[in-house]
Amino acid sequence: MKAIASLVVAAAAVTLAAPASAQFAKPEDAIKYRQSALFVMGQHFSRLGAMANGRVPFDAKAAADNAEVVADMSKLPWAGFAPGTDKAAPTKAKPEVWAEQAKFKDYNEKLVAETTKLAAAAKTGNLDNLKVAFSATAGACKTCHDAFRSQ
Ligand code: ASC
Repeated sequence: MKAIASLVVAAAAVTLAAPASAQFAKPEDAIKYRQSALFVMGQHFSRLGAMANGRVPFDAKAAADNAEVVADMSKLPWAGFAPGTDKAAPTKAKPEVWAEQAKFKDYNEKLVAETTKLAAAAKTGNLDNLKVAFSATAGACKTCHDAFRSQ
């Protein structure tokens, strides 16, 4: 049973990772793709923020669902920062994204690590756990925005 569960998880991971290796038909598509994934992530992250900051009542099920979307979305945008996608459409991405690829990748990976913890924290059903993980994830967003996103 455990082996089957692992297989299902592995298959789901492959499915989610598939777009990351896909090629885009044109640079504008890559830009739209990364902006869309970041937008969806931001929408669900904001809903968690509303709970973490007490603006809306804590709802454990909603928190777990939102955190799962954030964790899934956080894996996607990076493939959209392909070479040649620095100015094919309006974008806030700074040239540093392409000039400092190792640092950018490191920040991407840190975000994914934090959102994985966020999803786990949300599943505990404990608001304090959510607050801690939300704050750490917001920090990962901000660190990358400060270095790689123009205002
Ligand atoms: C959000 C959101 C972001 C991050 C960032 C954290 O809710 O949309 O981009 O938090 O502002 O500093």
